[in-house]
Amino acid sequence: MARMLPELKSSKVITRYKGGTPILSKENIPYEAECIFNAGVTKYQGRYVMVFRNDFQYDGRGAFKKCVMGIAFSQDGISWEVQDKPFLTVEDMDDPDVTRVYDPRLTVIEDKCYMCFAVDTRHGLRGGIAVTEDFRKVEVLSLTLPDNRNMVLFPEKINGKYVRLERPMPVYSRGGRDRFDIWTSASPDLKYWGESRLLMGVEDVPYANDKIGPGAPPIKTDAGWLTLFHGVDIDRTRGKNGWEASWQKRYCAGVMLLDLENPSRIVGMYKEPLIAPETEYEVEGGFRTNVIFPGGLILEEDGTVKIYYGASDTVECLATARVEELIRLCGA
Ligand code: BMA
Repeated sequence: MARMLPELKSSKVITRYKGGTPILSKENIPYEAECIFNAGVTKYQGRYVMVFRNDFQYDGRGAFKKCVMGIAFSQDGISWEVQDKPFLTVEDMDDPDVTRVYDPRLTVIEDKCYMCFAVDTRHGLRGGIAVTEDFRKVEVLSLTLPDNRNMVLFPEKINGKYVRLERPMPVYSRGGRDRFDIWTSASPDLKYWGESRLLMGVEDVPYANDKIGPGAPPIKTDAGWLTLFHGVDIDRTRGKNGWEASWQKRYCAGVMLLDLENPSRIVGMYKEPLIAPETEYEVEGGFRTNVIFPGGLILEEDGTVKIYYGASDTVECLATARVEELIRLCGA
């Protein structure tokens, strides 16, 4: 039985945009849309780019029949111009085994924009890496073996190799339940991955008793690679929280700092959540309440960071902080 955790609070160093008002939701989408969340966000060629998840056509039993990834651009990272067609759909994958694509994370490396994303198939959950330069043509470079669907890329090669954080899902060997950890792997070409090492176990995160996973792709600071992850706790006494008959998990955003030369070494980690579900959009009314799912972290020239996160699997929100405060939280 998982140990039950107390009420959790967000760190004082973060400020929610307009008290937690979403920056993107279904009202902003010019095609069929219901839940807009878990976006990847980056700055590319002088503007902000967001690829977001859109789940629609609820089946009344805890799942959506359809899911596509939409795309939006912005000059300030706050107001978005949503393009009139989705960016990537199941049909674009050209593989009859694929049933769903979702949870995008964007990283710019050497002038190209890469996207990690989750790929459900009839034979397991896979993680895709795709590349684009114009947000029209997308090339899928690699897909993991199942089950491993949650990944983010570092924005530059380290010691001559591309590096990713990833979160395989070893159920059989971890007691037959969620007990999932974050790993690092390296690649010469973004296709062939190896040198895999455990980065952080779920047991290392005091506010998680279920699983952890990479969140926002790392940003480079003098103190190390700063990155956000999610930490999940489960409480079997939680009942109906959202649209489903029972939703017993809670997702918080966490922050850690990794060694610049050896990113499979943790320099520091904040032992409490950076963002815990607290506001109306985070704890009430959404599809699955109490979910904070960070997917974008942007460092501005003035030392502010923008943190993009999906709230309650229903809307996309924004919080800001000072980069030095996040580094301080990590104990560095
Ligand atoms: C995870 C993923 C996320 C989602 C979260 C909470 O397993 O499916 O996309 O936000 O669950 O429902």
